[in-house]
Amino acid sequence: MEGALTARDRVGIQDFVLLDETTDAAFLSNLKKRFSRDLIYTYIGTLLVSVNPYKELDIYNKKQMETYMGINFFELPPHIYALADNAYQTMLTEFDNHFILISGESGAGKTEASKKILQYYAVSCPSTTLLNTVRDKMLMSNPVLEAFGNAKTLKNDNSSRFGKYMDIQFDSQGDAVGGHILNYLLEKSRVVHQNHGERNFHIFYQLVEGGEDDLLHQLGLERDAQHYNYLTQGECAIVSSINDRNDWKTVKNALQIINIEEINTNHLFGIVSSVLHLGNIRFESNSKGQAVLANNDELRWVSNLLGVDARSLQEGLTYRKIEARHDQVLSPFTVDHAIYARDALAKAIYGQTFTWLVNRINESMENKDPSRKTVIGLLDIYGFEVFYVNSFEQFCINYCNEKLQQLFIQLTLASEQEEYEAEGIEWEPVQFFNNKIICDLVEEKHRGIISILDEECLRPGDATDLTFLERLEDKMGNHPHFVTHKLADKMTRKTLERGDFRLLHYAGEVTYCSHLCLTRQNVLFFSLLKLICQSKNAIVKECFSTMDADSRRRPETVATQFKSSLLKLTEILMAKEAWYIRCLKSNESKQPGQFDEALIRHQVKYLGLMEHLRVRRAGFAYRRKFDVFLKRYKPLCPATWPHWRGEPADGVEVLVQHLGYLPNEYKMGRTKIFIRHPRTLYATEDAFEKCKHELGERTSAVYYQC
Ligand code: AD9
Ligand code: MG
Repeated sequence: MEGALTARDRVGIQDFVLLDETTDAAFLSNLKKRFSRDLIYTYIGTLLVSVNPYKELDIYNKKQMETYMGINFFELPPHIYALADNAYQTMLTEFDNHFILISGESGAGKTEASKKILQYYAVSCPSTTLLNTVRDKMLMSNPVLEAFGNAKTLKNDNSSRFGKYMDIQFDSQGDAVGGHILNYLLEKSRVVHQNHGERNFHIFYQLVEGGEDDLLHQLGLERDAQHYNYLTQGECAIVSSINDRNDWKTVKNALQIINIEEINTNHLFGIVSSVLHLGNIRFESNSKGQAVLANNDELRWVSNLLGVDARSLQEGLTYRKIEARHDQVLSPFTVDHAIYARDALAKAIYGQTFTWLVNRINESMENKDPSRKTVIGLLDIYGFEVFYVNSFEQFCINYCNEKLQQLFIQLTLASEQEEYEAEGIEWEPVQFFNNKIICDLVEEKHRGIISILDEECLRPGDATDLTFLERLEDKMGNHPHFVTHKLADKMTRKTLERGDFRLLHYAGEVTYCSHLCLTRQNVLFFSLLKLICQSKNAIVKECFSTMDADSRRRPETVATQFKSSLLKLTEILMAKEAWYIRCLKSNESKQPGQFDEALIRHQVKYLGLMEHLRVRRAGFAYRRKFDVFLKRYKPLCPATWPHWRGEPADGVEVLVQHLGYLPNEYKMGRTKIFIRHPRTLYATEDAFEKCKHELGERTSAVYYQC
């Protein structure tokens, strides 16, 4: 009988902290109950859990946005807008920097979440005509970066193949006045190779499908993705959920909004096309086993579009130039080497162009006003991935997820417990798996996998996947999170190939192909690099001019660059207040309404949600320094208003006694008061607002002076 059911029975509980019991079963049952009613958001305190509905819900309109503006967090049903608004309000009142970490596996809804937050700020922040243009640019950076940096994978039709951290800058009035994007490791290997059922980056298909006839003619392109070697390896150029033709129009329009001039737009599509032509260049082996070009037309198009000399390009693709003292010796490539050089060139051009785009977007969103800004950072980075074959890219992506999990642990579980200890609050420690051991396994200096990969790549002579694997086995020995065929027990050995290594990540086991890890460290052959630096295509020229073509120094490996960028990111984030959105994937088949319990249970487990819940429940929702608490709420008590002459801690005690706090509702630490439930603080906050209102402006003036 529906009528007899309580709201709690019908829609579940909005905040897991209020669950009767903290078992996995109770957690899942609550999540499922809510999901079946299209309630995809639930809190654990201030952390937002989101389950991908795989269908459009009518909860993201302007009216909804207005409903959530300026509310107290727990007043309305959980929503991503509530979190966005709370971060924004806190930033304004405390005038400090924040970030929102959106995590979850591939296809869980991170990118959608980050777009919803951006849209919310675009609508909710105060606006002036001038600022609207910055806002448009921020919003329009998305379709451009997605076109060039997202692709269909087996997990997600619009999978982000790069990591993105975006700062939204606000002035003291709360206006969004600027933005800045940091991008992380684009999966460049996709430009030249896609697994079955996957596509290259969207932009290629958008151009071929949507590009105007004239444009395709100028670029020497056929209106047929099947014509291009780089577009057909996954055998799924057409995807039902994607409309390349419409997306093309959106991207063209977005490029204008982010101030890319027409001439540069032409250069940009020239580069995209040159990559397609490069992919169609074929090589044959002559009688001496040397690579020779099998088709000339495509080479001419590449030379045309990139503005480089055709003969030099041909030479660069088929010979290696060895400079010995004053002489130059040309050493011919085999067909395999030539293909390698061709692919390396395609990846380098595309990768550099992507960075160029990010830089241009940053220029267009830059705010030059020197007055102090506060920021909210949005981190939307590729989710944890396990494929049938996992290569260097998956290794980086999963390492990145380990780092973010480590950050989460440090900022929530560990720091929360440390704070109770430091403040002398009685506390029953909660056990959790600390994945630092896995981060160390990957990144430790001289001993970690990345260091060993570096050494192997840079070692004179030919490192092979086997030497790499042997070195790993030597260094890792019997590390509990590292397994190879040799180190495995009998049962595990059956599932491991000889050239592979397996890492036991916090989110599950992943087997990596060591061969692919080594080959993906490639660098562009020197002669091709030198040639491309002379390109007449302005974007290519600009991109490569910073590369020191004359330097013979071997650059850092991709793995080391990635590691450094993640360390920098961690520093950026550690200096800010954190908000979390944990996205869960509801099912593998991308179907609306399907709640795959086993899949969700697994994600709940590895995302550490139960531990987070236990820490939250055992702990206190809010804490404030004594002096801050007293300063704000002292008008509520005659004994503390307008001046409290004693120690702040004593003043707080007098104040909360006056407000009628029960002993189990709060605890006094060494420097802070801890409040168990948000509702206690909200009641105090409401009383404060009322008091301000009743006493009028005069009190406010006194209040702010005190
Ligand atoms: V990946 O790590 O980049 O591969 P994400 O970013 O976690 O992944 P994404 O946001 O792209 O996943 O979501 C995948 C798809 O799920 C989207 O294309 C939508 O079709 C669907 N989705 C995600 N969130 C929502 C939502 N709040 N409402 C409706 C959603 N559909
Ligand atoms: Mg994404």
